Amino acid sequence: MVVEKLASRDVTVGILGLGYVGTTLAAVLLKNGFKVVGCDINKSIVETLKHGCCHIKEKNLDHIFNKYKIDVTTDVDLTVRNSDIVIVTVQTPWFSSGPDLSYVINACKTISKNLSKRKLIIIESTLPIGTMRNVVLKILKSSGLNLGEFYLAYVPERILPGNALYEIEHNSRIIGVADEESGIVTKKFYSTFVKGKLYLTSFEIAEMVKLVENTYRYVNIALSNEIAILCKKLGLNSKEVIELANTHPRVNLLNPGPGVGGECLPKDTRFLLKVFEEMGIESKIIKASIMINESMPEYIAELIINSVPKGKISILGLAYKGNVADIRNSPSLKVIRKIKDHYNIYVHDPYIKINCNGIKVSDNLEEVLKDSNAIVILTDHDIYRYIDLNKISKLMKNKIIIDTRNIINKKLAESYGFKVLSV
Ligand code: SAJ
Repeated sequence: MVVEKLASRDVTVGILGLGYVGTTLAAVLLKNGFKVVGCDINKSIVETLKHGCCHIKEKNLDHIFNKYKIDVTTDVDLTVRNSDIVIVTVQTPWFSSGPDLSYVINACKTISKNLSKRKLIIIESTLPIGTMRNVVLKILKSSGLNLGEFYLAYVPERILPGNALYEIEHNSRIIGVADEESGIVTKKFYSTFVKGKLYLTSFEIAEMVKLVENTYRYVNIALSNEIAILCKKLGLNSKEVIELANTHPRVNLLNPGPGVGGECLPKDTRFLLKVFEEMGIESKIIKASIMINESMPEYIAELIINSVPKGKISILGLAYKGNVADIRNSPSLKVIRKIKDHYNIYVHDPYIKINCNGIKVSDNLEEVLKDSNAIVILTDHDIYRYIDLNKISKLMKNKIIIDTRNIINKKLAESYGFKVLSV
């Protein structure tokens, strides 16, 4: 790829892996005038995009794929051969035995088979420290080409589902490289669509930064969860405590909740913990944070069982967090599993349309709430923030709200006769 071609967008970008990151990145690149080839082994994803629709529920995504043409294929070799820039956005799942790098390794092996001079290869998937130099670079060099003949960078994603398109274009980014030329080329590429700052560093620093930033969030949430548990014992409103503590210019406590779901924060924290262990250092704070966050579903289940009489109970929110249609590692699923023998459970989630994990999910809020003993808010969907408390108070048999996300206006709810329990 000649850097000058970037200005005229006369380069083709191949994206390997059309999950949340790859799909939203493809949309932003299309919007910024690039020719994009999206590649995924999942045929239904490819077919959906071929018809101008999108499998990822994210605002404006459907519109972009409807307006701009994306080439999509399941053929990885073809994608690599036809692209000047190849971006790897496949998953790196976590198993009890450790990180699963097979998707990244397979992608790199195919890239190596089809590598030619002046191609730019970018990894955006989250990686354990040392992977770029000891795994990715080694595989790409087996093509017979050396760094400098092709370009290589690690640019970890920082996309917050629910605001992905804005974040890709506005967040600052870390670019990890092992040679100067790759840094120049990669920075020029990202500067064509990223308005945030671009920071050049080494592979290892970039790998470490990604794990540190998500572990920071995970540990922060664990502290908030512990503070919320103490506030409950003291009869203090944890939401007020955290909001007022955050008025300090250097305090940024996150919100307590029913647990930390999603694919990334629990996984990235465990990636970092493994590095500590490999280096023979015990990370007490990460271990304690995992214990705290993993215990939250149990804590919420006990709160429910101790506060709500048997019978019908209404669960609001199955997604792992607000305004997304994603249930990966959702704390809601864990709480429901723990209380299912005690109640007749009705679940509402406007984003999750299917019978999911054996749980019947309704999008009819009145049906879910009618004659119910309690509402348990497990996901901070905006629709629940502004729920019509007066109207729903007339539907309920018992007026109890367990608000695990602290999103309900407690005083207003109490004025309609609700008893509100929060974390
Ligand atoms: N959570 C709390 N309290 C908070 C914030 C979050 O309990 O104050 C919970 C959420 O409910 C959720 C979990 O933590 O269950 C994680 O939510 P999150 O918004 O902190 O982060 P994620 O899981 O959405 O992380 C995403 C990831 N990106 C993608 O999945 C494409 C991650 O790789 C990004 O680094 C991260 O956003 C980000 O914020 O950059």
